[in-house]
Amino acid sequence: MKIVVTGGAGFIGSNFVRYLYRERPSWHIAVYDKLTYAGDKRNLEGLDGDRVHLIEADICDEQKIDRAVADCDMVVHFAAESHNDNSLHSPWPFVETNLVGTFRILEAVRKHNKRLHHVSTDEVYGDLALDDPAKFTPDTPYNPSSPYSSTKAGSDLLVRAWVRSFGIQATISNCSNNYGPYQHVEKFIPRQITEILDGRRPKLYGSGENVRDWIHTEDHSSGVLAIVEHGRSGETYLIGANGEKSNKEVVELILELMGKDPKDYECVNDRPGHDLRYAIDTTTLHDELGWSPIYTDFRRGLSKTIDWYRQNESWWRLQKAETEAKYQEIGR
Ligand code: NAD
Ligand code: TDX
Repeated sequence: MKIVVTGGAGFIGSNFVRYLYRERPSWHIAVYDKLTYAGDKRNLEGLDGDRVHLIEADICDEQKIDRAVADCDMVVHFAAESHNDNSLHSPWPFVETNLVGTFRILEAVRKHNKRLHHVSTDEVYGDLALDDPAKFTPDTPYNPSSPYSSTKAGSDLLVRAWVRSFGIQATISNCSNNYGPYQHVEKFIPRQITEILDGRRPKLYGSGENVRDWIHTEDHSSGVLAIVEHGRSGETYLIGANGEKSNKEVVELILELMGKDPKDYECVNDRPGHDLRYAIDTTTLHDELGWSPIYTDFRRGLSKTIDWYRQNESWWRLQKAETEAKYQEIGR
């Protein structure tokens, strides 16, 4: 099996590559990645070059993506612009990569008749009220809020149209918020851990009541692999780990686990259009493919993640100053 993993040098993509490397020792993995500010070659360090090789290229580059797809059995597509805050002040890269880039991949898999798995987010469904008993299911209508989530929603719809109109073999997964090693420090959990390590207070947007449904990235990887191997073409699968927590709860837990006063955080300006709550119903993935998460203890998963950031300061130190300078500009 020769598999192309787009975005394989980013947070979730590189964790997936490491997972595959371990779980499917006979597979050859081509990481196709533009190495934007969010991609890092170091995320693939230690992997044998005979089994994993990097193609440094843009998914919007028609010829390069065509060549990579022609030369594999299957594509798993993680590459995206992924940060909501960035999408609010600079939406174009989101339109380009998430929509045009996905279009290029679809055309290449159509031409070469290759299997595609498209990785997406629960944010395509919009948000839920805090007291809504419902969770997102594959039938929830799309209702995205931000330039990020709307371009991801558009990319999902392109995939569905290519399945129906052209008969390509493709699956889609929509996953909830991931945490774990190698996540860029612009994102919520690593930002707070590294703020504390740098002797500053964590920053909660608004009052911190917004709820996210946390899943360890390793569980996301096992869910994607289950779909890649056993999913039905044309289907959408939701991946989540019943990990609903308010941002305030998460910040308080990080502070506690790092030996600080759980109330020692500050509230900063809220994100415009901030989605209130996400929650995932994973019945299909569980019943149809027998998948379930392993990291069911959030406290333990978070504690391991804190250890990783403590032990890998050289990995995040370079991103940190630039990231905080950007946040300072927007007052968050
Ligand atoms: P990330 O920003 O950490 O990584 C994105 C990767 O894509 C980087 O390596 C980057 O260099 C690469 N990339 C960006 N534009 C590219 C282009 N034009 N051509 C080639 N490569 C390009 O993102 P992530 O958090 O790892 O998310 C990966 C995927 O998972 C995305 O599709 C995202 O929408 C989805 N997702 C993320 C989460 C989450 O919590 N982070 C949850 C659900 C779904
Ligand atoms: O400093 C912060 N303080 C804060 O309160 C940051 C960076 C975020 N937040 C809040 C905003 C959100 O309610 O924390 C929550 C999580 O924020 P992000 O890490 O930016 O994630 P989110 O916007 O929820 O989107 C993430 O999950 C879905 C990923 O970035 C997306 O790629 C994925 O699709």
